[in-house]
Amino acid sequence: MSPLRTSRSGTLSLAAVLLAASLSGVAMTTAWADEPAAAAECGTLFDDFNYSSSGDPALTSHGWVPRSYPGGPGVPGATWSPAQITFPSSGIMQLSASTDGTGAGTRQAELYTNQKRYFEGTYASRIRFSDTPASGADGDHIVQTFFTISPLNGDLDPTYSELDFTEYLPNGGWGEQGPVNYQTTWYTYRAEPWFADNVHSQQYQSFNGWHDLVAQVSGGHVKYYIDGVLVGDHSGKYYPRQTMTINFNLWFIDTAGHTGAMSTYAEQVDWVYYAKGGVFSPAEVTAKAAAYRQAGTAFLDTVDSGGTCTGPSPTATTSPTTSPTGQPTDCGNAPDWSFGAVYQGAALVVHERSRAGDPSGPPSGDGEHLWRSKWWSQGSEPGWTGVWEDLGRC
Ligand SMILES: [Ca+2]
Repeated sequence: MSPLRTSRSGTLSLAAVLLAASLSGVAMTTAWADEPAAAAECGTLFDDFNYSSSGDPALTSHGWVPRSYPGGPGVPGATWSPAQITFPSSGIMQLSASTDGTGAGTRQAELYTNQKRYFEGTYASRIRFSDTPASGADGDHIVQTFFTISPLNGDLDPTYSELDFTEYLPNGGWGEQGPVNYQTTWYTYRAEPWFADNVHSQQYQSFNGWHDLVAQVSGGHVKYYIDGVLVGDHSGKYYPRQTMTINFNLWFIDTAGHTGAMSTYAEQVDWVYYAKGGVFSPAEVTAKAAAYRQAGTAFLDTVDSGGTCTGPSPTATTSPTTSPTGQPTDCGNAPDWSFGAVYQGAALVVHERSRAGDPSGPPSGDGEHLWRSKWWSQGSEPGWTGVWEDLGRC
């Protein structure tokens, strides 16, 4: 979520329920003998979402929980119901959310894994975002998501881990007009009073339609891709520190954008994929998903029985010590980077990146560099996120 978000009420209860769910989760491992060879080398989850309904026993036996408990995030008083999760066509999972502008008249949807066992590796999903409602007036502050999350063990828990692969706001919210899409990597937070410690990337554009989302979590970096394009590289202290669940949800930030009677929105998911410990490119992930489908493998879970993937480590983001010309960069009159300042694209700043991705912590020793922002940002430290281009040492 955006650091601009000012409320995440109810996440504590969500975390508590997730923990309870994970502790009571039924260990379940299923492997197919004819799985593609490339996937046999490591622990893998693949689900093509071939189910009949949220009440399909196979959905539960495959480790998914359709949310039914109340609470945040979203509109206070809203209902979370398994009935909001449907399979409108073969192999497509659909989350539906609707609102009439009241809490009691708001329904939200979430599907999550009953096991908290996902950590390093490659995550992917093919998701259909919708800019407009399926029915009713447009304009609601709907959030279309795919993420992993751990319980928060008390305020500012330093082991808290959350990776928001996507939080798509077609109609804006959190002070933005939209459409805007966020990737957010969390160190920790406190619910009351609200304090968020995270780093995010964002894209100010429409993502209406189907998109392939991939995230690589390895070697201290979380790299987020959309349709094969790297859109975020988060590292330092924000790198996850514990296992998490995999979640999809669809909810309303508030009802401020609502007009008319009932409006209903949908998010569709074609498949989800996870490879334990390995780094696979977006193209490799797409090929693996296609291979599973061609082989008729609608579901595969070897996460607990498979080994750790063997794959190349991601290339660490390193800062050049000089400009491309080999000469020190002229940092001119560029101002020092400031954590709280808002930067537009092409802004120039001077900053020595921190040692561990904590701007208030010790410096890296790399010296001051000149950085140029690629797009709008706030609180994204140069040297630790994809926002800033390194123009060399001053
Ligand atoms: Ca599918």
